[in-house]
Amino acid sequence: MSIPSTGNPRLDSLTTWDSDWRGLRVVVAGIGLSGFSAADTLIELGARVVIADGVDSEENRGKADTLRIVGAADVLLGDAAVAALPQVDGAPAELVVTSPGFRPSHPLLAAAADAGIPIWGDVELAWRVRIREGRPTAPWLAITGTNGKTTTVGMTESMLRAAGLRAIAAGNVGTPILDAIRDPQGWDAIAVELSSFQLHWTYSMSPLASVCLNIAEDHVDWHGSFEAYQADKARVYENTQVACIYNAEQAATEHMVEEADVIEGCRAVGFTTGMPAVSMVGIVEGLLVDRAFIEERRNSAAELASLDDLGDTAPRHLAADALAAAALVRALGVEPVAVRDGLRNYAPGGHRIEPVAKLNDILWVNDSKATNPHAANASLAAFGHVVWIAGGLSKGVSYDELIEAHRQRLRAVVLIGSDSSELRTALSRHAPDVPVIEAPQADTGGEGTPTGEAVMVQAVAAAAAVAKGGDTVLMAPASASMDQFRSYAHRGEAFIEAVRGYVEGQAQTTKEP
Ligand code: UMA
Repeated sequence: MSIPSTGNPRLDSLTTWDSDWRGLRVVVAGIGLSGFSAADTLIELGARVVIADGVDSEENRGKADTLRIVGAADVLLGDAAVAALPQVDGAPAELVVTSPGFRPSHPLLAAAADAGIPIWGDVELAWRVRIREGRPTAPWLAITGTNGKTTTVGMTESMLRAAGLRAIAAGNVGTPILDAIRDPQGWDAIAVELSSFQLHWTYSMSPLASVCLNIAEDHVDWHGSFEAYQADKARVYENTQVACIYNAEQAATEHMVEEADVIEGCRAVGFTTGMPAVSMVGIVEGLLVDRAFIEERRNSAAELASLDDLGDTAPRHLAADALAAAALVRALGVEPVAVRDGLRNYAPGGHRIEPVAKLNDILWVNDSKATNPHAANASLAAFGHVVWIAGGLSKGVSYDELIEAHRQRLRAVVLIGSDSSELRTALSRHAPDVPVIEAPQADTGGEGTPTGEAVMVQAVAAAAAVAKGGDTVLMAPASASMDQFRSYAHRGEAFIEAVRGYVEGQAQTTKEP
């Protein structure tokens, strides 16, 4: 498969693990999960690598020591390290490999772009090194979308394993793709979760099958506009070999497939939670069925699984994720029975519409994974009267539609987050009668300010004070967590702890004479 030209013959020649990477001058931006794996890989390949990260923390200093030991040319930490593009061994870099969190407008990346130095993400690097000693490590099944990525990638991995394949979920889900690629045993297939940030810096990937699950406003601050975000999501379909899978209930994703440059013979396959047409997977009378990957698809369908295989209380969007995963693995030739067994074995990750406690007929639910309005919409829709704990980093998205759709179910809103002004404005515009309670603010870095954990304790107490029997207290912030917490998982843990603390406190109170 040909890789598009970078305009730089040296870089164009770097298309396998065994290419000559020796002495290539590379700056790696970021020393988090992806930056560390990219730097470690490039050093192993013999490149000269300088790593730069804006945060001079103890954790980063520890990682810097490790990279120096394995042979990094230099590791630079702190504000000044990323204020400009560092040199490598006293000469300009030939390549920058960036972590997804760095925005394209970041001074380091802007300097590289101005100097005409190519910028790759870790996914681009992984695609280029995946062929080793003449053999590709494994076919990739690529998954993106605004919501449902992590669930779909987990279901895909589970189905692949049920088919007896050695498979792994990697990428945005948490295991850097370069760590998967470098596994000495290799894989039969890799389910790759890709964020819009990662896709932005990916050029030559050619997945066996790909899907954009859905698209809604998110990460506008990083991409500059919704259109730019959507354009980056659409890149998942480029160069797909066997099947581009789209959401038949969202025309925008089908349009992306129509516009994509794919490998000859690649097919468009839809997924729908309704009755499937030809070349789709969908649902008929409670069964997940395939009308895309069977020979007699014009007049019949193959049963893949039953909705019951998803569990008793699976919401509708889980069925959509399951169908998308099924289409991905069917493109690889996985048998229907493995789709069913994979779904039965699948254990959903935490922090997704997860009931935490029930006390005095009030249900407490953790949906910290709802980091944007689209995800929060799905969880608000699942409950009746809700005391909603929301707010955080808004990422430049609009809350108007969300509040308009759910104002009737809101008993009250408890705002967390260092700047919830956009949410507050939308609430006063569309739900002026709903009481809004502000929890105190926290800062992840500052001293003397309340921690995220302390804020959550106060938010839980405030919610408890207004919730009535039959209500659900739902922590589905519709915002990212990084203003007050390390991650959405950290925010979810803080909520669970705070709810447990509250419930135990109530039990003590009732025991006292
Ligand atoms: N950094 C800077 N300056 C910046 C931005 C970051 O110096 O402007 C430094 C930070 O100090 C830190 C490092 O870069 O040391 C972090 O890099 P990063 O934010 O790109 O994160 P990684 O640790 O490399 O993790 C990334 C993904 N994170 C992001 O895209 C923000 C992880 O997805 C992913 O699991 C990992 O690569 C492996 O592929 C997380 C995520 O939040 C779960 N993703 C977003 C989402 O799902 O909505 C996109």
